[in-house]
Formats: sequence, structure tokens, C-alpha cells
Amino acid sequence: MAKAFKAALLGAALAVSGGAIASTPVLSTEEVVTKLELPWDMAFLQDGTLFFTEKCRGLSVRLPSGTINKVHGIGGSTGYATSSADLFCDGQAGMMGVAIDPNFSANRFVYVYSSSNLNNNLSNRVMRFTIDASFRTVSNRTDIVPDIGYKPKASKHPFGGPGAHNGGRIRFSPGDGFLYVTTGDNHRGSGPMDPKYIGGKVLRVDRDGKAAPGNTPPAGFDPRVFTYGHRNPQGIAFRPGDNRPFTAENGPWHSDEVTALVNGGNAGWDPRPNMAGRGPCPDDYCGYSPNQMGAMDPKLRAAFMPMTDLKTYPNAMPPAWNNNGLSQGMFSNTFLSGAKWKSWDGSMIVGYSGIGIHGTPVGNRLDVLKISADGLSSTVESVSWPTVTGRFRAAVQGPDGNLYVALEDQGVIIRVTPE
Ligand SMILES: [Ca+2]
Repeated sequence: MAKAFKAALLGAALAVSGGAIASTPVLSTEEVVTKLELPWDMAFLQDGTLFFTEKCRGLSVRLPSGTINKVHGIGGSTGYATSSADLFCDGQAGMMGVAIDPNFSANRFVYVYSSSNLNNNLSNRVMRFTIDASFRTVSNRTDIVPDIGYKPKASKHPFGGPGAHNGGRIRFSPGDGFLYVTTGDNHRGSGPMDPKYIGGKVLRVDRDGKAAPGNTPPAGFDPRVFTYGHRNPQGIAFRPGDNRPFTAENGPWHSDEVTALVNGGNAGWDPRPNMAGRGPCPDDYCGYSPNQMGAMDPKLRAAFMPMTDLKTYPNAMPPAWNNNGLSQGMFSNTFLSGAKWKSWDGSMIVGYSGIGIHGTPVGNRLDVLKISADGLSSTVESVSWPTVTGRFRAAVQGPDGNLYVALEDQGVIIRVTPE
């Protein structure tokens, strides 16, 4: 059952900086689901039914009554309630994104993005299931995108461990109805610019995993590619009004980015060795080279691996916003719409998962971005949550118009209501 979120009635406690204070909403928060283990993503039906994933536990559904079903699936499962024994969690890997088919009332299709060792091949997969009328059991598993990369245990790259940089957010566009899939570079240096490797990309596919007919990647690319040259996007959201997709993507110690996507566009991340004046790098991945621990120093930062390499790729998509400091693990984003959000109506919310890592000097917070119509610039208000510690792993606007956030370390989903 929901209960008042301890000491987090935010009006006075919530610190907002950089914006028009008078017209910003006063927020209250309430726990909706508690005692979770590493919640990762959420998706709503219009009646308020909430699907959510836990990285090592699989898929659950919270019914409008408040009842929570751990969804049972096909085959034997270890650790997962949801599906087959090939699904696993390890480090950053596990069950990540969840999406509901736009035509759910007719087909009852639910989609998840998960790591898998099917046939002893490590991969990430987008899977489609049919869920029964009682929201308890899934069946008819169909792996619609079975070939997303995975960082193997054999990788000698010193950072991140096996299963790093999986991407993992999946969202249907309310505009074109296609499924957008964010994939990470898996610490594979050649991945983001590789025409055939679908890591470090945003894919756009139909409900069967086939390329959306309108995709326009460069010649020779996998036709599922909508944009390429990404590092590890873990957020994608569509702007109300024009339905333009915006990614949220964490940088390598520096430069978290929000990017307005252009069909066929290059996001400008190229961690290959011997590019742009670089030499060789560990395990042929230059994503952290040179040593970037001085990321707060602008003079040093100029030499770092750019999140958007506009020198090498002058036509790359420039970010709508770059935090110009230490990476704070930017994760999931969502747009707020509705008059009750006052000056935030139409703004994008983005949160961070990097609390306490990389020596991140700022506290837990969400940022509220007002993005220009052309998607090339933003102004930001920072909303700190002094009573909350833990990583903001997912953010979505519910059908009630309120904001829902999942805190990974605390294991809770919180409803944020403007008053
Ligand atoms: Ca970029």
C-alpha cells in the first residue's frame, strides 16, 4: 500500500535552482511500491496498471487495486519469475527495459529487454510476450531483437566489468507507433560506428523486430538503425507536440548528454583506437582515454574523448544539453505535460544514477530541462532530493499525469504529485 514518503513533502525541503521559482510546482511524494530489488523500468496502461522490472527478478505488475503480481513465465527460471532460464543478471546486466504494445487491448503484448545466455551466447535481447487476462503469466516468448551485443567476461578492458554498457530502454513512439531500443557500446571500440554491429545505437523496429520502413541510416548499415554513434543511452522519451525522440546518455566521467535525434543521425561517439590523434587503448576501447579523472577541469577536459566528436564528424547531432562536468550517470528521461506542472509543462525530466561513483560532487537530483523547439539548446533547473539517497533509475509520467520514479538502491517506486 502507498504511504506518505518519509520527510519528503517537498514544498519547503525541495531546493530548486536556476529557474522561475514562483511558477514551479510544489511537489509531494508518496511510495507506491516498496521492498523491490534493483527496479529498472516502468510502463503504464491507461487504467493505471503498472508494469515494472527488477534487474535480477524479472517482471511484475501492480494492478490499480494495489495488488502486485510477480509474473510467471515459460520454462524453468532461476532468479526470474518472468521467463526462461537463459535470462540472468550480472553487474549492469539483467532485465532492464519494459514496454507495452500500443494495441495492448487487442494483443496483450508486453516487451522486455534482458541479458541472455541462450545457447551459451551472451547477448541482450528484446523479447515479446503475451500476458494473460489476470496479469499473472506470460507466454509465447518471441525474441524480436535477439542480437544485441554484450560485454564478455573475456574482455580485458579495466572498467565496468562483464555486461557493462547494455543500454536497455525500450519505448514505443506515440507518434509513429514504432519501438525504439537504446543499445550500449558494450565497451567495444568499433561498435558505435560499425554499420552492422547494433550496439551503440538507437534501433527503430516494429512489433516483430523488423526495421521500421522509414529508417534512413547510411548505406550499408543494419536497416534497424535509427541513429548511431551512441555510448550507453539509457533513456529515450518523446516530446509532446512533435513526438521528437530525445535520448539521455551518460558520459565517460564527463559530459552526460541529452540529444534530439534525427533519423539516420550520428551521435558522434567513436571510441576506436588511433582515431582523432589517439593511440592504442586497452582492449581496443578508448572510451576512457586519456585518464579523465580531472574531468572538472575544463582545460584537461578539452583533450578527453568527446561524447560528440564534431571535429571528426561535423554533421553529428549536437546535444540539446551537456552537463559539462563529471558524469553523474544520466539515465532515464520523460517529458511532463499538463497544466498542473505549471512552468514545467512540456519540460523534460532527467535523473541520475551515479550517486557516489566517480567522485560525483553533487547530491541526488532530477534536472528539469526546457528544450528549445529546434532541439539544439536547453535551460535547466536542478531539483535536489535531500531526503532521498540512491540512484534514480527510471522516470515516467503516469496516465494520471503524475511523475513516477524508481529508486534503484532504495528499491521503491515513488509517485511525485504537483499540488
Ligand atoms: Ca553525442
